[in-house]
Amino acid sequence: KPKFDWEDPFDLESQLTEEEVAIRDVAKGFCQEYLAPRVLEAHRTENFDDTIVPAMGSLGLLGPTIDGYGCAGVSNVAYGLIAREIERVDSGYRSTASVQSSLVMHPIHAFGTDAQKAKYLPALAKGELLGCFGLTEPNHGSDPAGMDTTAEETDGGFIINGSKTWISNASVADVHIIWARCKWDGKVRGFILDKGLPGLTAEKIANKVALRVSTTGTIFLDSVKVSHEALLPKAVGLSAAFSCLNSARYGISWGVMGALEDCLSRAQTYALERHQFNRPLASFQLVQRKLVGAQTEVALGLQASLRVGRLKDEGRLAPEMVSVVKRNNCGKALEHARALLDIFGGNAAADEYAVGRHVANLQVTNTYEGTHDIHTLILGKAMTGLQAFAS
Ligand code: TGC
Ligand code: FAD
Repeated sequence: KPKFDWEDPFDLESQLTEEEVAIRDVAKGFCQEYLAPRVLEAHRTENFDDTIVPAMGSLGLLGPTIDGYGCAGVSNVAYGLIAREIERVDSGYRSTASVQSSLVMHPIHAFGTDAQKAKYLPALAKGELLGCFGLTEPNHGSDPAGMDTTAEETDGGFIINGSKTWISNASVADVHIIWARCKWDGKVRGFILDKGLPGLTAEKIANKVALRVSTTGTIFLDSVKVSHEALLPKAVGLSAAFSCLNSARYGISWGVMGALEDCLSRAQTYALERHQFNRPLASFQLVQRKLVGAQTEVALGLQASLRVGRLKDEGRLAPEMVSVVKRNNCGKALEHARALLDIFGGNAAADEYAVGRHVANLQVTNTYEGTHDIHTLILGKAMTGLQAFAS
């Protein structure tokens, strides 16, 4: 009789290639040996650890789907498995990595010149350079089309004015992918801005209640002058920015399942060890219901992300498929991590138990890269042909 493994109910393992298992194991080893021992202190102090990105780079975990430029050239499923292992430790570490891979390396690779690729990609892959992606603005989050940041042509280049906020990695980034509306034709384009340009400043947003191990900031662009070489020539229109989001959102759909798996494993252990009324908590039906609810969503969510990853690898991905898994997996992870937190009783308030930290983080993952409700409307439009974002 086939055996049931509660930690892998649908035998995901057997659906992976040898290469995917190997890179997953490398990622898992790194996350458990390097990140896990650091996470509690990093969360308490909100200090960004600048050794982490080079360490990820040395293992081939950055920009892993890119061929060449020192990147690993593995499948999108492998990329998802990496995100899952990192986020099993903390969503903030995954955020740092996914911005680097999907929102900085991907646009340079997809929309850049050969010179831009040669200049930036090898150093980004090694983690010698860290990047950020500036789309959101103080007055335009869910609706980036309304952005106020502008670019105008000038002798020998462009002048960029505006601001971006809630930008992961911003205050420590060497490379800034900035999206601006171009005054000469009204189109949004992407630019690569190096750290240290006159007029470019970034400030850390301190005292966050979540994602405290990653750093987030506001970028100010005060008449920043750049040469023509800063323009990503093939990134024309908002669709270019959104295509980067497809890749990052897909990775998040795997990542949040890793966070929920960590909550589940901790809750199962705690429920077996903790006794009340002379019985383990795990023997109570209401507690079992919480464990099983989370386990079922992990099993379904991972299968869905695996399918979307395979379709992406086959070149058959539609953005709406990503909305299904980003929306569902983030929403379910938040809902079920929150339910599992109850099992810890008063200890839920102690940060050593980790589940409260995951719950706080999962609120953010449910918000960035398109909120749960925005993905509902994207899918509602696909079903009805009617768009409900605006009149
Ligand atoms: P809309 O008219 O729908 O589209 C404009 C153009 O873009 C195309 N498009 C896409 N292309 C590729 N992939 C997608 N997912 C696309 N979605 C839309 C579309 O076909 C059209 O192309 P064209 O050629 O016809 O011009 O645009 P809209 O302005 O009505 O947008 C609607 C909406 C709400 C879906 C969009 O604004 C949206 O997705 N809003 C959410 C904003 C968001 O996700 N921001 C994320 C910021 S980055 C971030 O959060 C990083 S956190 C990272 C971390 O730390 O991990
Ligand atoms: P708003 O757009 O003001 O939305 C507020 C609420 O209104 C939400 O519930 C939303 O669903 C709802 N709402 C908005 N419009 C509609 C509508 N039409 N119909 C129904 N409901 C609606 N951005 C980047 O560009 N780069 C980054 O690296 C980045 N990193 C981030 C890191 C962190 C820690 C956080 C918190 C955010 C980050 N973001 C980043 C920003 C993130 O993408 C935005 O916060 C997100 O897109 C939502 O925008 P907003 O915060 O302006 O909320």
